[in-house]
Amino acid sequence: MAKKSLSIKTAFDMACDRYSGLGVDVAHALKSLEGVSISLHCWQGDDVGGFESLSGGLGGGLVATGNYPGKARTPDELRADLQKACTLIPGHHRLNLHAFYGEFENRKVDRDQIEPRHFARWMDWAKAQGLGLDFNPTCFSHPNAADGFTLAHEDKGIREFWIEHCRRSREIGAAMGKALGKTCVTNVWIPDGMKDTPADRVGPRQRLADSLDAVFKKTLPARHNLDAVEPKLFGIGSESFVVGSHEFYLGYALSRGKLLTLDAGHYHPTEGIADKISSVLQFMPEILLHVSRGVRWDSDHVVVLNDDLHSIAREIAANGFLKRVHIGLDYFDASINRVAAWTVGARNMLRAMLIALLEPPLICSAEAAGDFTTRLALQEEAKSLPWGAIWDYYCETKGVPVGNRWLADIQSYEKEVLSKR
Ligand code: RNT
Ligand code: ZN
Repeated sequence: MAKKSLSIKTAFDMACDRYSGLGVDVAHALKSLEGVSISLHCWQGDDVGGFESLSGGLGGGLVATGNYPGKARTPDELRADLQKACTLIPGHHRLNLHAFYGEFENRKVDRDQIEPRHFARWMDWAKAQGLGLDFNPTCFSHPNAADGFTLAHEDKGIREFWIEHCRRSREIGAAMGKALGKTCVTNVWIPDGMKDTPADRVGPRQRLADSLDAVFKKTLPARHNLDAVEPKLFGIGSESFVVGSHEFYLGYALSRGKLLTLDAGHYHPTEGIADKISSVLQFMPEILLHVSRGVRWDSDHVVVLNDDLHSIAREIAANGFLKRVHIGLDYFDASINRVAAWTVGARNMLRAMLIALLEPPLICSAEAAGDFTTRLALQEEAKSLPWGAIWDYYCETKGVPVGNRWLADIQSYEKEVLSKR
């Protein structure tokens, strides 16, 4: 006769005993986890395509590889897919929209003409779903970005086009924040850079600083919209020079009171962002994270539960930065089921946060006492603590599938919905 498996609650109770023996308050950790809100990036759902009639393919050095069937072709399809993902991810989260996902009713509405009304259905839907919204100007996949320059372009007319786009994007972000009663973070990332060694690194950076100042000239209520700027080390087609480099945007964000965005894929391949969190938060109140996974380059693979993710979550949890760090996902894998890609990445981010929130306080006290042997020993022992039982219980109490059961939901959604596209 097959042995009856332990119930989720029994396993949870046993895990709680184990944790309380180490001074960990599991109930408190779960309460904190409930407050963790992840911004799901809409662009995983359609391989960064957007819904403009004028869009002529992905640009700006962004590459989505794979041709898995069933990608969202319309805003309604994208919303349906996101809604499915949300039934599989415990907690209350957000949606991160790019400007070219507006609903333009088959009309050509160029980027310098977008308005909040083009996002009215997204706002209504988000409200009905209880989701917050975040926003991004889309400074790529457009004829005015075809030569790889936008806000730093040497042509004044092109710069002004993108300035107007970014200004309007902030207004849309503020409209979203106001409509939902949840602050929107509007993140500016631009692709500007050069494939080969530039002769002039100064001119483009001066132009970018000036353009950004024009974009941010109007003060918007911080309770509706927060501005973030996203640096990068290199990109495809901008291998030798990125105008908006790390030092550029660190200086810009600090001097202008903006949030800095740390994208896990935007550094040297072995450089992580975890250590940067406590550094930049010494000098600015809040930051935005783009949690991603580079494989050999800024390849934007689906986020997995690896050491990088553990360290990011640990730095947020251990230092009480949950209110100061906005967490967003940023990857796009077109070779697997896209709803699964969201689900895997978001559940992993939450699992990493849970593990971090369950860290035994003895680790910090050992360090404070100068006992680095105990610190190391406990850090390693903590890796095999039964957090899985706590996670399963959390999923069950939040009404989402436990363990890999969510995969069956995705498979039937693929059969019934995605495969018919
Ligand atoms: C690009 C940046 C940026 C984009 C999205 C689509 O390197 O990471 O955040 O991925 O805006
Ligand atoms: Zn990013």
